[in-house]
Formats: sequence, structure tokens, C-alpha cells
Amino acid sequence: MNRFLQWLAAYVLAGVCQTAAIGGQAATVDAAALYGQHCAACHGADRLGAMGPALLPESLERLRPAELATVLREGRAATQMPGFAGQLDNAKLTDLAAWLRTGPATSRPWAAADIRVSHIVYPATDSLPATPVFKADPANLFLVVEAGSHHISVLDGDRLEPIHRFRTRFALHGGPKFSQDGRYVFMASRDGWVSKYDLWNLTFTAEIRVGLNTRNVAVSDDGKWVLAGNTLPQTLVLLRADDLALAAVIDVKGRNGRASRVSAVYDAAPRHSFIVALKDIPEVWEIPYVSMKAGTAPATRMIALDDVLDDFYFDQSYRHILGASRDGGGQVVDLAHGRKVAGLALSGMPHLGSGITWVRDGHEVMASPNLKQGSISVIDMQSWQTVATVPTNGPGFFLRSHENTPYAWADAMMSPKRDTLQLIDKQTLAVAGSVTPSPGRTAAHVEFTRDGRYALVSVMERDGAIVVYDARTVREVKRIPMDKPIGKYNVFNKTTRSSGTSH
Ligand code: DHE
Repeated sequence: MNRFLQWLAAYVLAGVCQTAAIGGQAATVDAAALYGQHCAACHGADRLGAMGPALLPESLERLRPAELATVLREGRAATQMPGFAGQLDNAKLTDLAAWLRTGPATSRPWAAADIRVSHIVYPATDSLPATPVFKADPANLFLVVEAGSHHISVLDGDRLEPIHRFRTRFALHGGPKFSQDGRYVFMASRDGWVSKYDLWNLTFTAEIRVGLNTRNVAVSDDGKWVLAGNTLPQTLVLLRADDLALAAVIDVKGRNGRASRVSAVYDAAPRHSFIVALKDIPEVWEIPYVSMKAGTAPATRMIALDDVLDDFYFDQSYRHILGASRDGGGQVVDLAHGRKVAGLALSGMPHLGSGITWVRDGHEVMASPNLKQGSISVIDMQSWQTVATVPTNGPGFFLRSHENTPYAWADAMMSPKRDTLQLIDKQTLAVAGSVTPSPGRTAAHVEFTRDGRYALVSVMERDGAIVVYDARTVREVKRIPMDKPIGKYNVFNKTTRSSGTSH
């Protein structure tokens, strides 16, 4: 730009700001522009959320003003939210924070009518054959979520080759959930779309938008129901699993009438119920689905807790929940008795949702990575005591193993060693080795083939890859190029609820 144009641009901008200041809205005009420039791509031009959460006064309620300013300045650990301290000065960050606390000009409640209008049932999908259209073992398929261009690749877990790739809704998050026979998969996008995909016929069958900002979905063990948990609006949405038709919208209000966002929903298959963790009130809910009916609000058991559950883990029997809040501190809740039975000595920010269990010295232990500390906590599942804290390269997100493999694989994706995964011997609890699939590039999230023979690691970059290791020799076997692969999900391990992976 030549000097005249630079001057003209400065003059015009100054004029705009001055006009705004005269109107008494300098901060508003400026902050709206800042939002458009720095935030809209992830949080949506209408602030209703996209890859990032919605940024509305309601969704920021739980953040103290100082915390919001810190997040804008420094970013948020364990998320895609970067810090803007290097790009925006303090005055701009303060204006932006204040503006985010004011509601947008138009607000949408996303009520039952909006949900119904969004419902899509794809034609002719109810008469599709009940046999796979491919030769690969349908129980050893992997779905790989490619966040770079919002696609899923379907891998044949025996040949370790892709057999199909399809476009998904924007920014899927959380684990896709399979029907028990592995034929259907249900997935949720951060901006509220729930999609049902027929994996045997490689086609979508139905979709519906359940909210503006959604956490995840759970599918009932009997294959009849899908439950979605939202942060905006603060609702649970029950769908019929056959065509995703709306069955009920449940306002999330606790025993004292206070509303809450949902942290996550899960299917507790052995209990034939959904479990709902809440972000803003210290309660966990259980919703039995055996006698549930469309159109009728399901019976909900509300269990009071000492602290909110931001993240939690079930034991293999689904009797106990091991939960933690983002502020640290853990608790064990016995679902049979409906109360807390123990505390958990956990520091930092344990990522219990990524926990796994195995048997060591005749005792079942559970291990969890930590989003803030370079350590893996190992907890005895009977005494609830921490039996070891294994030092690692740095804070990590995911921990994975398999019944047929001696190691638990841990990443350090929130640390300078984000390119390296460490292998922890499940018996000695010592670090037994490591892999660095691509030096300098983020590597995380492992999933095993159904027999546990191969470990698949994501190199989470736009020109990334799934790198396949022989799980015994820890040698690289092959590399499959992918566009920012994040999670991958093996049908067999998920539907049999392997103790080495999340479910
Ligand atoms: Fe996740 C699962 C919460 C950020 C990738 N994540 C989950 C689940 C929860 C959760 C509750 C379990 C859902 C289920 O099983 O259906 N995630 C959160 C957060 O609260 C957090 C920290 C902040 C947020 O932005 O919501 C968060 N998660 C991320 C990321 O930044 C990751 C690395 C990249 C991304 O795509 O957003 C990420 N989360 C994942 C993945 C899973 C997941 C890959 C599924 C793991 C599995 O193997 O089942």
C-alpha cells in the first residue's frame, strides 16, 4: 500500500471510530469488528457457536470477568482456543470481553419447533440391504475423524487400507457411537447436528439439529434411543434411534430449579440407563430407558454431589463414576446407592474421560492422563487410592491400550514434546519406550485393531497421517495420509466396551 493509501485508510478508520465515539458506542463498534476478525471463524458470525462454543452471555455465565479476560489473553489449556495477547492490546481485549457479555441483536432459543424443522430423513434408506457392500470385516472397521476438511475415513482394520471417505457436518467432537451390531453410527457436531450413518451401506440415513452447542450423544444399548446433551440451549434432546425423530426435549434444571449446561451424556448399558453429567450444578442424572415413550418426559433420577462433574469415567460394570471438576478434585459416586462413596486424590486437571483400566497384581487399576501435568495417575479401583503417579513428557489428552497388549500409550500433546507418545508398562508402571511418528508434529490419540496387534496413531496436522505400529515390536508398519486426523474408533473395541478405550 502506498503512503497516500495508508493515510487514507487511517483517516477513514479514524472517522469511523470517531463517529462511533460520538454515538457513545466506540467499544461496541470496535469490539464487534474485533469479533468478526478474530473470533467469528471458530465461534460463528452469529456467536451461536461452530468449532468453538457459542459466545453468548448465557454460555459465559460461569466465567468470572477476570477469567474471561485471561482466556482472551492467554487462550485455554486443552482446547483449540489461542491467546490473543500478541495481537490485541489490553484495551481491545477489555472491550471485547465486555461486548461478549452483551446479547447479540437477535437470539434464537432453538426449541422443539426448530429441532423438528431441521429434521432430514434421506430417501430410500429404510430399504437398504442388511449386508455390508464391502468385503472387509465390518467389526474391524475404523472410523477416522479428519478435522482438517470435516470428513470421516473408513479404514479396513485387517488390510489397514481406507475403503471409503465421506463429508461430515462441521467440527464433529466426542466419540461417534455405534449400534450394538456395528451397522449404524451416530455422531454429533459441536454446532448441534446429530447424524446417523449406515456403515454397511456407506450412506447417511437421517440428520437433525438438536441445539446450538452440543457436547455429545449416547445411544441406548437396546438400539432404540439417542440422547444428546447441549450447552446451548441448556437441554437434553431425546431422539428415536431409527430415524432421529424428536421424542422429547428435557430442560436441564436441577433439584433447586437452577439451569445447567450438560458436560456429557453416556449409555450405562449394564444399567439400561443414560447418565448425564452437568457442568453448572453438583448433580448427576440417571435416565432409565427401558420403559421410555416418545412424547413423554422420561423419569429422571437426580443424584446430589459435592462438586460439579466436568469430566468422568465409569468402571467396567457402570456401577461407579469417577468424576472430576475442571478445578481439580475428584469423587467416586456409587450409582446403586446414589451417593458419593470416596474422594480421589488427583491434582492438576485429570482427563478422566480418557481413562482406561486393566488388572495389575490381581487388582483392577484405572489410569488417567492429565491436561495440566506431565503425569499419569493410576488408581486402585477397590480402595480408590492413587497407587502411582507416572511422570511423563508433559500434559496429555489421551491414554489408550488393549486387553492383548502390555503397554498403555500416552501422548503429551499439550507440551513441547507433543510429537512423542510414551509407552507405559502396565505391570511395572515404568515408561518402557516411546514413538515419535513425525518429529515436531503433534501426535496423539491411539486406537488398536480388534485383536490388539496394531496401534494406530494420529499425526494431527493438515498434511497428517494415521501411522500404524506393530503393538508388540513398536515398529512402524505403514502410514496412511489424512487431513488432520483426530480420533479414530474401532467398531469391535467400542461395541464390546474394551477396557483399553473409552465407550
Ligand atoms: Fe474432547 C471426547 C470434552 C477438547 C478431541 N471430549 C470428549 C468427550 C468429552 C470431551 C466430554 C467424551 C464424549 C463422548 O465420549 O462422546 N473435549 C472436551 C472438553 O471439555 C474440552 C477440553 C474442551 C472443549 O473444547 O470442549 C475438549 N477434545 C477437545 C479438543 O481440543 C480435541 C483434542 C480436538 C477436537 O476435535 O476438539 C478433542 N474429545 C476429542 C476426541 C474425543 C473427545 C478425539 C473422543 C475420544 C475417544 O476416543 O472416544
